[in-house]
Order: sequence, then C-alpha cells, then structure tokens
Amino acid sequence: MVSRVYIGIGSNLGDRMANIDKAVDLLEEQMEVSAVSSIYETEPVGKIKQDMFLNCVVEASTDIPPIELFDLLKLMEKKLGRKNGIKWGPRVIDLDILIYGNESIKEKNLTVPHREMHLRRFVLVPLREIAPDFIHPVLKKNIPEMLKDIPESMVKKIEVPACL
Ligand code: PH2
Ligand code: MG
Ligand code: MG
Repeated sequence: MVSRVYIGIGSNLGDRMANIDKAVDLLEEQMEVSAVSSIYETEPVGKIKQDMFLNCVVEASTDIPPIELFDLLKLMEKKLGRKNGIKWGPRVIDLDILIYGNESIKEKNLTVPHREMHLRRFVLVPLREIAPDFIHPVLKKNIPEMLKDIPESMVKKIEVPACL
C-alpha cells in the first residue's frame, strides 16, 4: 500500500542549502516526491543557542513501512555527514517523518505524527505552502488553527532568483 508522507528537512551546519539539495536528491532516489516547499530561513527553536536553520518540507508517496523509512532517513543523514551531536543541537542535516498517511505510531524511536510538528512554525509554514488544506490526523486541526496557538518566531522564505 502506498502512503502519502510528509518529511521535514533542516540544516544549520556547513553549506545548508547544498545539504538540503542533496537530501532532496536522496529522497527522490527512494520515493515518488510530489512536492518540495520553498526553503525558509528559521530562528532556532529550543534552549540551545545555535545558528539559524534552513528548513523545508517534502511531500512524497511510498510503500516503505514507517520504521524502515525511519531507518532509511537515518542512513541518509549519515551519508550526508551527520554526526551524533547533542539532542536539538546543530546538525548538517535532519530528516524527520512528520506524517505517514493517517497513521498514529508510537514506537520506541518513532512517534508519528511528529510529536512537535503542531508547535513549530518552521514546519507548519513550509507545509502550508505545499498542502494548504492539511489537517493534522490526530489533533484534527488545520494549519491556521495550529499556527494561531504558537508564539511568533522568524520563518522567512528564501527568494531564489527566477533564472536559476
Ligand atoms: N530542529 C530542532 C530544534 N530546533 N529549529 C529550527 N528553526 N529548525 C529546526 O529544524 C530545528 C530547530 C530539532 O530537530
Ligand atoms: Mg528534528
Ligand atoms: Mg530528527
């Protein structure tokens, strides 16, 4: 069975734009990517003081089961040079399953929908761009409803020149 998945991508170490480009290429090799949001420069969320992130969200279809997909994303992170750093700290690349169909999954290493996604502007704003009618399958909230409940934090679309 093929499911629609949303994957969040983030980077705040090294050549952030190149890291995200490479991650999207790796995803395209493994699944049917149907949409990629713009890239947004975003204020780091959490207690750790660190550099600004670039974030985007990818929509894809896949028959890879959730745990296998999780393992595959970890492998891709490793391939792109991610080292085991501190939790929520700076990273070359972060690939998170945000949504896997309408499934609600609570395994040791994997919670889907992503347990913080409804609280993060850096996820919801790119997601809104590619899936404006998205409804959180567990909270049953649409994106404006989720956005209005969270504090302001900078999420700025990066404008890429039209000639590129
Ligand atoms: N990821 C985190 C912690 N904080 N902040 C931003 N802006 N973007 C991220 O991708 C991010 C974060 C842990 O996964
Ligand atoms: Mg993350
Ligand atoms: Mg992660």
